[in-house]
Amino acid sequence: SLLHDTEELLNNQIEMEGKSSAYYLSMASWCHMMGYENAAKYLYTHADEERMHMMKIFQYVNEAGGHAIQPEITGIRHHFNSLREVFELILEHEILVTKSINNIVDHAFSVKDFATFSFMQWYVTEQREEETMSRRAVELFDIIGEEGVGLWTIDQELGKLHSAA
Ligand code: OFO
Repeated sequence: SLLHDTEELLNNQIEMEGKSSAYYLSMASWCHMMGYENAAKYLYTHADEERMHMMKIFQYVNEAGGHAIQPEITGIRHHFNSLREVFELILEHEILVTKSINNIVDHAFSVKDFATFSFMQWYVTEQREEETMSRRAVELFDIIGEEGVGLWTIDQELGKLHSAA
C-alpha cells in the first residue's frame, strides 16, 4: 500500500489537476464570450483532459489502498486581459505542473515505490506534450502578430493545435 508521504503528494496532484481543469474551463468561457471560438474549443477540450488526469490519479490512490480526496477548488480567475495573456498563463501553469509531476517521480524512486514510479511515467510523457503545445501556442502571437487580422488568424491556428500534437 501507499506510504503516507506518497499518498499526500498524490492527493496534492489530484488537487492540482482539478484546479487545472477549472482554470482552463474558466479561460474557455472567457475566450468563448470574447468570440475566440477556436481558442475556446481548444480550452474546453483541455479542461476535460485535465479532469481525466485528475481521475486517473484518483482511481490509482484508492486502488493502491489509499484515500483519494475530492479537492476543494476556489479562487479561480474569471477575467483576463488578452488572448495572449491566457496562453502565457497556461504555459506558466504547465511548467508548474511538470515540476510537481517530476517531484512525485523523484520521491517514488527514492522510497522504492516502483508501482507509483511506473504509474507516473504516463504523466511525464503527457507533460512533455502539453508543454510543447503550450509553447507553440504562445509562439503564434509573435510569429503571426496581433495587428489587423492577426488575432483572427491566431484563433484559427489555435484551433489546429490539438490535431497537430
Ligand atoms: Fe496539463 O496538466 Fe495535467 O498533467
